[in-house]
Amino acid sequence: MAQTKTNERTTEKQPLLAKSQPGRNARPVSLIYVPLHLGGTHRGASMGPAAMKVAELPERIKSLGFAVAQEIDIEVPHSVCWWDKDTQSKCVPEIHQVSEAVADAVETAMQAGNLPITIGGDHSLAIGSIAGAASYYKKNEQNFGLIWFDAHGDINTPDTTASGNVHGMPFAVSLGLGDEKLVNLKGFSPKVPAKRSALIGIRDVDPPERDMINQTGITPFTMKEIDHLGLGRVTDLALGSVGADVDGIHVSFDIDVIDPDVAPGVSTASRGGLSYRESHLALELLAESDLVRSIDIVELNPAFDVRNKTAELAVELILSALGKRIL
Ligand SMILES: [Mn+2]
Repeated sequence: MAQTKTNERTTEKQPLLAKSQPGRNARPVSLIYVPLHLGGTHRGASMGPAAMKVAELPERIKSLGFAVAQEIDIEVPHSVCWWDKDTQSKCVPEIHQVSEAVADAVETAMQAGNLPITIGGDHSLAIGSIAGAASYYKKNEQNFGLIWFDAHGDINTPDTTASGNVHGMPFAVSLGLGDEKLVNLKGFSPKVPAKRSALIGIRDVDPPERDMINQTGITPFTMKEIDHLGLGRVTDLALGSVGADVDGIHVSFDIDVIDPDVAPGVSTASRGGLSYRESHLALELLAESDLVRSIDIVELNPAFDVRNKTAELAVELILSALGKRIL
């Protein structure tokens, strides 16, 4: 276990120079808690929303000057399907049920003019949140882009997966590839075109995923590009790659994109990730674009965390994504 000396505690909650300044287009926030663990092998992911509440997520959003319009707890079935090693993708009926509820909550929030933030829970919840956002844009005849932060590709299908874990598949599902029931959520597919999708921070990619990334036409930015160009430039390039004509952007942020030294509380840690400042910078720049309309923050696993510091970081990152600035 990691040491828990007192000097390892996270920074104080309100840095001296921080200001509450929601932008001109600031929307009230809808917090959608999804204690979903059925997409992975680590049950601790189900405690993610609770840890974010302990880290005072709603209070801190309000202290930034944003209204919290609603807080919704999505019900997740108590299932033991993750023990089933025989099916190619595990817990699909249960994840489908959760995805429908998440999609409805996200779409309803966007219709009301709110900004939905989906709090995980494992990354399979993005199947629902992206379906909900996509349905909103479709009904309004608008385009949106998808910017996905992850150490992994999350672009497996039942045909390529080695584990059967659906949290390794949500990007593929959103592009229209994979289990039919999940792909056809909300009655249409794909949810987002590959040309409007970017994947940032990857460093742990399965061989079939490499082919998928190259064949689908999404825009990938590996850790090599980030080291070479800097994350500021990469974020600008990602914004450009999803299109100058989008009406909004969905940000799907897997906390495992951050280096595990900074963010240990995740289910599938991978060395060589984003630094503390890089992770903030990316979200600060996306907030400045004024295009972020919906956010996932996923894969927090308090069972692997140290003094809740990864949850505290996740809360800070949400504030940056909402437009919290140093000056
Ligand atoms: Mn992921």
